[in-house]
Amino acid sequence: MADLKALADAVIRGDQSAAVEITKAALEEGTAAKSVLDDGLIAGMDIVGARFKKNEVYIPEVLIAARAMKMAMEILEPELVKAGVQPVGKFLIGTVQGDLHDIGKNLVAMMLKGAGFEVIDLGVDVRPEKFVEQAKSTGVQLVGISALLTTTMPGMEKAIKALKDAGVSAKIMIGGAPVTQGYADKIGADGYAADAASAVDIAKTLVA
Ligand code: B1M
Repeated sequence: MADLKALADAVIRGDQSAAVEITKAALEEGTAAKSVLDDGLIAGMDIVGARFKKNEVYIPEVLIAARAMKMAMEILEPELVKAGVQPVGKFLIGTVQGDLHDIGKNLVAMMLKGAGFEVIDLGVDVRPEKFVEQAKSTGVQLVGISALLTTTMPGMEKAIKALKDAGVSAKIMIGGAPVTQGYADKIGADGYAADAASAVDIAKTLVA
């Protein structure tokens, strides 16, 4: 019987080789891919996210855990596809036009993947038109925009306007150090998160 608690623990510790080995063993034993994902990998990342929120662990631990999860996901993904398992939601993310900061955005993307979202990452310095074009062609339910500079924050408003003008129905979430809930409300975003763990919580409520 596969030990999915040990798999969750391997993710929490950021132990890549244990995460990969337990994932392989669980699949060889015939454990359902969805169960390996939900009860092993996502269960582990959920705990990492909760600890991060409480400042019990910091960015390096989250990155190491996310890397272990990523390695195990490479083994698991083909099995999930075969089993027809759908992601929790599709999330398009990028850093706003003119802004090259991507460490926080990458962390948000990793935590979303850890929570079972399919993430399409457009990188940095993303023009409003690119958000629109990609939101339309991928049919995502959520668009996330990150900004780290007060000077690039107005670009978020432009991107939101462009998405709405183009009739994109995806919910829009924003974040980044200078961003606040008040600013999100002002520019018509559907959600705001102060950190990567909260971003996952908000994304789940927006797709629910
Ligand atoms: Co820049 N930089 N930087 N920088 N940089 C800041 C942001 C700054 C506060 C430094 C300072 O002056 N004290 C300042 C901004 C001031 C302001 O506007 N208020 C600043 C500046 C001025 C600049 C330049 C203009 C400097 C210059 O060239 N004169 C320049 C701008 C370049 C550009 O973007 N066009 C610049 C350049 C750079 C580097 C390229 C050198 C580098 C970026 C490397 C990279 O990202 N690949 C850099 C860095 C590293 C920083 C600091 C030191 C760290 C930012 C970071 O990664 N934090 C930063 C000062 C600081 O914060 N101490 C600074 C860690 C990261 C995990 O946190 O990104 O906040 P953060 O993400 C969090 C949350 O905000 C949230 O979740 C994350 C995880 O919990 N979050 C979201 C983020 N995005 C989200 C999206 C969501 C939800 C939550 O939904 C979609």
